[in-house]
Amino acid sequence: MLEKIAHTFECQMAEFVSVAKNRYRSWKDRPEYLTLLKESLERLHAHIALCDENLGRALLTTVLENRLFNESVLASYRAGEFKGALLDNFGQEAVGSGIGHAMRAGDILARDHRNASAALARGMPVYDLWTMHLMRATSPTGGYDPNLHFGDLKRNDLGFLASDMAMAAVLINGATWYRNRFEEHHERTPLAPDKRIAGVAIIGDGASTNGLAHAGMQFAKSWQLPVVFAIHNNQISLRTPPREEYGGIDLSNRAVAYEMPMLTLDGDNAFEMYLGTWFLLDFARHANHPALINAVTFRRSGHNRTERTDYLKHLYDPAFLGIWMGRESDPLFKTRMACEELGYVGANAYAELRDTVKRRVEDAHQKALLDPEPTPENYRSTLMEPANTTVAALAQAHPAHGPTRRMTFKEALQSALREEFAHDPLLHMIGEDVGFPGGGVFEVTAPLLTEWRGRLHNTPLDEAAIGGFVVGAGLVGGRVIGEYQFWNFFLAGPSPLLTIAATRPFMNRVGIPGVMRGPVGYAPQSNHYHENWVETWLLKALGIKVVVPATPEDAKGLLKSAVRDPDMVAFLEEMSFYGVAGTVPEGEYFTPFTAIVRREGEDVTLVTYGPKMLQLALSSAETLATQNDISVEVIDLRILNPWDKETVLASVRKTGRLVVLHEDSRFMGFGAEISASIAEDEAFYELRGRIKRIAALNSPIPAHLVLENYRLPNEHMVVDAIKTLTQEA
Ligand SMILES: Cc1ncc(C[n+]2csc(CCOP(=O)(O)OP(=O)(O)O)c2C)c(N)n1
Ligand SMILES: [Mg+2]
Repeated sequence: MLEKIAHTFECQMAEFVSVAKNRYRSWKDRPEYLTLLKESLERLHAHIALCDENLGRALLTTVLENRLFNESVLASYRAGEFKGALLDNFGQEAVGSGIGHAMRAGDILARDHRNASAALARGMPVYDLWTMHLMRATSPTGGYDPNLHFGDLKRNDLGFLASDMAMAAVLINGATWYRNRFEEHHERTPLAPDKRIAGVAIIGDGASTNGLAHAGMQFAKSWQLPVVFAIHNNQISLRTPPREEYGGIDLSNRAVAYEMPMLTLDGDNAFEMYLGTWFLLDFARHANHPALINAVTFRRSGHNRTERTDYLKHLYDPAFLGIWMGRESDPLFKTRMACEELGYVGANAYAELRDTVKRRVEDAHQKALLDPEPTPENYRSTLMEPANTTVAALAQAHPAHGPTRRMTFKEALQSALREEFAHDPLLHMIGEDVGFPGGGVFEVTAPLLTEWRGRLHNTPLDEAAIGGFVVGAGLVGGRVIGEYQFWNFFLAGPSPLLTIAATRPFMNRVGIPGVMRGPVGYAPQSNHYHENWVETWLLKALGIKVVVPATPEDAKGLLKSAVRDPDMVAFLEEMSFYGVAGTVPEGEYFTPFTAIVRREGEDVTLVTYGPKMLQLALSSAETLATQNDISVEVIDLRILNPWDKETVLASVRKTGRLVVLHEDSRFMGFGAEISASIAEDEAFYELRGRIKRIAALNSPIPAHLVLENYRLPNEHMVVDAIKTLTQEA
């Protein structure tokens, strides 16, 4: 029977090979892929010869355990033991069972929401499924996230991270790539093909329509990553059928665009799922090439157990439903029958196995029910290190010191990268054109290419894939710096950053140690697609540190700190300042994540961030001192989340007056947060009068210099605002 299944793969591969040979440019350029595919098929046959009842028992146990859990969790839900949604995979348990057992323990899994079986197959205790569904304090996320929205990182399971249904497809790339680099580094040699770590990303058929699915596949092809993309094709997306969701195409064709080998598998046959995954993983590992599985099954119930399911009969005809909802398509029945036919698990052994697994599922249920629910004392921070302890210790041990030399912002950033590359052999940087031969559009990485070419990597033009890669690597401990060519373009695919990186410390107590950096602000007479300040998009995500250097010295010291910090750091570099010089200490130093008083004063506190506004604040302060005898204290925030409220409060208590200045637009700008916080605080009673905000006009950035300057804050406005405040009170 197993050989028969392998034969169907051979037929599918013969078809693929004939197209690949004739039409696929990337395969014509690399004919060794054809040999590798053939060798993987040969290895599959050799593997089948070694398959025995252990495999049958493993596949069957997982399908059974998942099924019994599905039955029991539905009863628990109906009995009111927990509220919210129940998205089970009843009748689809073979997909994950086959995939999970075909993977090695070291391989990386990122999965969809309907795949408890893949997690169970890789060793997740069913007790964890119970504590998650019942949202107990003992659950892997401590009750912060329900059902399957979590990972099991110690088993290399990134989980279902679902701000976007196809998130798995972008996270898997960074995680798989980094783990291979990590192993290689520790083995001190490139990994033998068979030792490579592979990844599997499982996404739904609906999810396969999402841009992230394509972003992930495209990236894996361009970087030659050993990743298998598995479409858990249950022939429905929420309540939308295939013909409307994606034009009813054959989903294995998703692979055609990226010239990847693909298999359509019977998703209800655990043996077929196992062998198909095994074969494509073997190919992915040996060829360093992605592949695709279209695992066809059927969602027999509602998307969510709360909903009525009678719409199914309007979407499919009775004959179709009869086949897909019948016993012959039931994965438990199919796996059981296959085990009998293969002589692996007979009827008596099955009855025994069923009793054992049922007891395990129920014992776990009862245990989880007795577990405590979370209390408000368990409430966590959205950051791993809200107090910036790592950076504070580094800054204390290595303060700025020694002789200085003049450097531009860009040179300061280069100096930071050089030192950090030298410090951490596993630190890499990725981004559009950052590698050879470009070195970035602003050439931030260009001079590093001679020495660090192996650490600077070009990517496809896809901000979602870049962010997803950095976040995926971060989930398995990898520190990657990602460059957005322009920060404004992160809006093309912000979800990995804003919804995954920013929530992991809160949900999973995992920091994403990456840095996303790039240019912001104005480029004179450029256009508003390229120019923007983006801090408020990032700040609202709550779980990302946002750092804005205002001097070359800080550009170096803050970037070094950002690289070492355990949280995701967004690093915003004002683009019109790349070529502007300042003094930078020569010795190694780290800049703390705190605000700094740039000029002391007694009458007014002027808070700002970023180089252009700092210059404006300092020149205005000078004018006010010389012409109006007003003493202004200028504070450069340097970090906007967590922002250094204490430094601002201390200054306001002294001066009694506050003005906030920024280059971003005024409406919903960060100045609103600062002024509201200070006004709400006890410092309100020490304020002599109102707070003022000075910011750009509420519009996109216009191209013509006259219009551009009209939109921006200027010295006249700052001087005027401060004079007004001092006259008023
Ligand atoms: C980007 C995005 N859009 C919409 C949703 C809401 N949503 C959750 S599940 C779902 C249907 C997913 O269908 P499919 O990928 O086929 O998975 P299935 O539920 O069928 O297993 C949708 C639209 C989401 N989570 N993410
Ligand atoms: Mg679906």
